[in-house]
Amino acid sequence: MNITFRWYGRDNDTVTLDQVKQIPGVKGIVWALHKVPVGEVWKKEDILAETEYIQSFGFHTDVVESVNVHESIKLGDKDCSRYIENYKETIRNLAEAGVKVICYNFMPIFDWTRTEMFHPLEDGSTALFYEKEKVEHLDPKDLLQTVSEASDLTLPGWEPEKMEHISDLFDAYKDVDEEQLWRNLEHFLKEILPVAEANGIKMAIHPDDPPWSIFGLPRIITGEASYERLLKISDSPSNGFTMCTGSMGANPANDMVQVARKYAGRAPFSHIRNVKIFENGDFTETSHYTQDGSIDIKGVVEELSRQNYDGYMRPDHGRHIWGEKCRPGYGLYDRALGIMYLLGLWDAYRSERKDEEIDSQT
Ligand code: DNO
Repeated sequence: MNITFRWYGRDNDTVTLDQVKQIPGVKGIVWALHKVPVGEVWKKEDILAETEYIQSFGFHTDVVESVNVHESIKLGDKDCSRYIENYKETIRNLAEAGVKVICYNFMPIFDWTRTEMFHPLEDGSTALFYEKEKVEHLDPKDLLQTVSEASDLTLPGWEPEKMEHISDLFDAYKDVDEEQLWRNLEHFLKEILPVAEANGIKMAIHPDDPPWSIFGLPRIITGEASYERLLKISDSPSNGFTMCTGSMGANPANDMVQVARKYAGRAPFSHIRNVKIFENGDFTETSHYTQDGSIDIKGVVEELSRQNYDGYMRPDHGRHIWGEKCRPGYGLYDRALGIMYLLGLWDAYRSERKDEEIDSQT
């Protein structure tokens, strides 16, 4: 298990790498060039400026999250080929800088979606919150506004420039149903996977968050059936998943322990976090602690330890605790607590396993 920590860059994060250095067990930083507009090529010199800085703190830079996919590719429109070529160029440039895994998603228009960024929890902290009913009645423009205003820092996937084109984007998606989106994903993968494979990069698709359709837009990476279909598209070792317990697990029909059992071997990267799901379909993010939410985090880590999972793992969104002012979900403190919980579980399960091995040999 290779513990990593997501960080947004020198001038786009409240957390510093000196601070991350003090969290036990962190080997790498999950990074991205957040200033490059979606669809443009990531230039070699910009990549190196970032990786060399991060590496100067002793961290590896093996994982990028995310190289976002331009809407033209998801729509399969006339500019699609140009953006696919750009994506390939970015893959090659990242490989040259030693990157091993690229996380990406294929969600139309919106990335992760919440209705509140700082929802109060009983313990006095705040966390990201999703109110199902509200999303069903909300004008998507208001949601973009809320999310953009929630932080002084750029929130990836919620680029303000999207606001300007939102109506056009909705129009363009009128003709794209789930099947069409799958076809567009298939086309994208068939184009980029050979390049990724030739350059030693694993592509790791992130599940849709939440894993169901919102605002009438199709969403297709929602559960086990999506994973099966993805694997049928290509058996390239570069065709992988980002296993995200909090995203896929927000639908209680997805048993994340079973997902880990069946698919961890295809997930070079995993995001581990908990959510508490309410009967009406709302959910709130919680601490990583199993008992605080609806997802069996303990069971997931047990399963990963059983498989001796050697992928990259990061704690995911945390609560905002101890008065910390930070980008929504990405403070220092609760994610550090999350790491200690994951490491504790991992070590305990690993040593149990060693005992079993010793028992079976005697
Ligand atoms: C939210 C994240 C997502 C994720 C992308 C991956 O905090 O989990 O924004 O990075 O969907 O492409």
